[in-house]
Amino acid sequence: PLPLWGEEFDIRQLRRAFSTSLSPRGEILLREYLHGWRQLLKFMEALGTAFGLISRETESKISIMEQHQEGPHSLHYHTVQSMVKFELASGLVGFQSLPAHQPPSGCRTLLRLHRALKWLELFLHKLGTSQKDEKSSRMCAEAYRVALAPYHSWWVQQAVALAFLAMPSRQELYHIIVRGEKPAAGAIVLTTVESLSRVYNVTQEVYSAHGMLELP
Ligand code: 1PZ
Repeated sequence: PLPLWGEEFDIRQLRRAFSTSLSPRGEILLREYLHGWRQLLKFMEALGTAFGLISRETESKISIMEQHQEGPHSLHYHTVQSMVKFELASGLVGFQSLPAHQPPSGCRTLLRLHRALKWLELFLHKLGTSQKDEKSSRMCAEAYRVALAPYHSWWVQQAVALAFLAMPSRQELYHIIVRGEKPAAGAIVLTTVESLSRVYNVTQEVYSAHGMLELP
């Protein structure tokens, strides 16, 4: 039912998806939010096979969210706020580990994507303000240390560190991200960061208001 966007990663589609995900009333529309994530999957695919584990994990989290959206309670999965309200009221959040037969909650699943969005925000900010000689793998690793490593097991951290070694160079990244528009590349990246960070901050407030920043 969604318009078919191009096969290749397009940073403007990414920015549009995340900026339209924030409604004028300050709600986060899940459909657009997940659309943004689907665009990010394309980006990961463009990075090569070393990122297979990370993109499979991302795909799996997106799919869980889509199943909630298409399930019997689909109406409640329209915005982040309505999802939180519904799962809280129905005891579905999973403040303790949920029984194995129960699907992972929307709240705990979105929290994983939300934390990863912080990684992206930090990384793109570094990239957008970086000098020619700076190493992309290092920018990745520094953003990871701050945004995601605290939530990952030692094993995951080792796997991620390996993937970062295969990160394309800064120049190649710019090529994937902005292709033709070289002069404005840094600016395009930084306006994208602004969109991501608005969405991140609203989600963070909702989660923090309900004591949901540490869901298992
Ligand atoms: C360009 C790619 C850079 C990636 C940045 C670092 C992302 C590392 C994510 C590694 C996940 C692979 C292993 C699985 C980890 C899971 O344990 C965790 C927690 O989920 P749980 O086990 O609690 O169900 N999964 C995540 O943290 C989800 C992470 C999604 C990946 C995000 C990628 C970043 C997106 C940027 C796109 C370029």
